[in-house]
Amino acid sequence: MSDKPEYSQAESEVVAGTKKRSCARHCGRFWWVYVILFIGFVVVAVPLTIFVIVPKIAQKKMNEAHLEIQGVNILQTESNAYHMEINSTITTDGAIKANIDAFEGEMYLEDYEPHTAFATLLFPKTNANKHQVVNVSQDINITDLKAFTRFNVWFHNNETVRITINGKTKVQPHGLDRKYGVTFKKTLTVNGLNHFDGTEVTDGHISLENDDDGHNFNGTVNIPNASVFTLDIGNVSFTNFIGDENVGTLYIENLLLKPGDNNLNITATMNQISILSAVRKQPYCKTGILPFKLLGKSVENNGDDLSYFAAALASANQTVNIDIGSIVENDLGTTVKCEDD
Ligand SMILES: *[C@@H]1O[C@H](CO)[C@@H](O)[C@H](O)[C@H]1NC(C)=O
Ligand SMILES: *[C@@H]1O[C@H](CO)[C@@H](O)[C@H](O)[C@H]1NC(C)=O
Ligand SMILES: *[C@@H]1O[C@H](CO)[C@@H](O)[C@H](O)[C@H]1NC(C)=O
Ligand SMILES: *[C@@H]1O[C@H](CO)[C@@H](O)[C@H](O)[C@H]1NC(C)=O
Ligand SMILES: *[C@@H]1O[C@H](CO)[C@@H](O)[C@H](O)[C@H]1NC(C)=O
Ligand SMILES: *[C@@H]1O[C@H](CO)[C@@H](O)[C@H](O)[C@H]1NC(C)=O
Ligand SMILES: *[C@@H]1O[C@H](CO)[C@@H](O)[C@H](O)[C@H]1NC(C)=O
Ligand SMILES: *[C@@H]1O[C@H](CO)[C@@H](O)[C@H](O)[C@H]1NC(C)=O
Ligand SMILES: CC(=O)N[C@H]1CO[C@H](CO)[C@@H](O)[C@@H]1O
Repeated sequence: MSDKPEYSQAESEVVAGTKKRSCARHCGRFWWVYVILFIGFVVVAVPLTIFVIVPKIAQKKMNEAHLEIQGVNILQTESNAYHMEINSTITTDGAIKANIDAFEGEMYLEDYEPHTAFATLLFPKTNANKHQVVNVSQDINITDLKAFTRFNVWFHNNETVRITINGKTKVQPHGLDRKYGVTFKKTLTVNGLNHFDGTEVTDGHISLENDDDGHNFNGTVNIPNASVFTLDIGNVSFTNFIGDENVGTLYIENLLLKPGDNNLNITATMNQISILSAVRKQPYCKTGILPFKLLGKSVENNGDDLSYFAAALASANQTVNIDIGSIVENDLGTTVKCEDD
């Protein structure tokens, strides 16, 4: 019993020795199997990396990249064309060095189906560095007026608008001499004009006689623009309502709407009889403040009608309170009294 382990040990040594020898013999004889297996591994794994894994990573990195827009200018506006500039930045984790081809990106409203492009922009070639400035400056022909008008209407009426930029491009990772097709698709939430909420008219003046242009009212307006868009709108007219009554037309000349506060001169041709009678009625006679509703009537820029801006301004009434009581008191020397007093 006691020598059994020794026996076993000896036996196992013998077995191991046989194994070693047989392995050497086997490996010597079948080395080509290992070569084939290795080649097979290379043949499968390298293409798997090149054709499946790298493109997947490239697309994943593309999806993770963060696009931010600092400013958009829509300038030199004509009936069927405009000049668009975008200042933007793309942020990535910078983990992969790669070149990204220039590409055509379609821009559309994310929340309106079907996703019809209102503009197509050529985005410049970039790399995948951590922080990149991507500025675009381009003349654009309006190919789909309906889509561009809809964009302007939404932009005018909403506090925020979701815009998607979508295009196909190619990525070339450094060290690889091939390019991979990827999709660049980003949805951004941008501030809209929100009906120009907060618009104020101050320094109003009313006169009993029309001036040379046929206007009898002037003042200044402050139009807040919560968006990062600069819009070259041009000469704009608005129909003025008090309640449902049309009481005149208000004009803003050379309107170049910028982000932030826009202080501009306004003129108007007002139906003074209607206004003076409205301001003597309850409840307005108490404060002298009349709520005017402004509805876009026409937009003309250097002789061109801009139907897309006009439609936006005509899509909703903007209520602006004007202190007619003080204006009448200052300019006409009479105080507003309630008509039943
Ligand atoms: C982009 O930045 C430049 C330089 O600051 C500025 O002049 C230009 O107006 C900007 N454009 C837009 C679209 O914000
Ligand atoms: C690009 O836009 C940034 C602002 O976003 C500005 O600082 C830079 O000067 C612009 N570059 C050019 C070439 O317009
Ligand atoms: C816009 O259209 C005009 C002719 O109608 C053409 O000459 C011009 O190259 C076009 N521009 C773009 C950016 O497509
Ligand atoms: C934006 O405005 C349009 C037109 O006024 C409206 O139909 C749409 O529902 C609004 N969309 C969003 C996301 O607010
Ligand atoms: C505004 O109207 C007042 C009163 O009619 C007039 O005296 C003034 O010159 C006008 N101002 C402008 C900028 O037209
Ligand atoms: C604007 O208000 C006027 C007067 O109340 C009304 O007739 C018109 O339909 C309104 N327009 C819009 C787009 O709401
Ligand atoms: C507004 O009118 C005043 C007085 O006529 C003038 O001095 C000023 O330059 C005008 N502002 C603009 C932005 O046109
Ligand atoms: C706006 O109208 C005035 C007066 O009619 C004109 O002199 C000016 O050129 C117009 N501005 C634009 C941008 O069309
Ligand atoms: C009313 C409103 O939202 N005004 C904003 C206009 O834009 C500037 C800067 O872009 C903001 O500071 C204002 O708050």
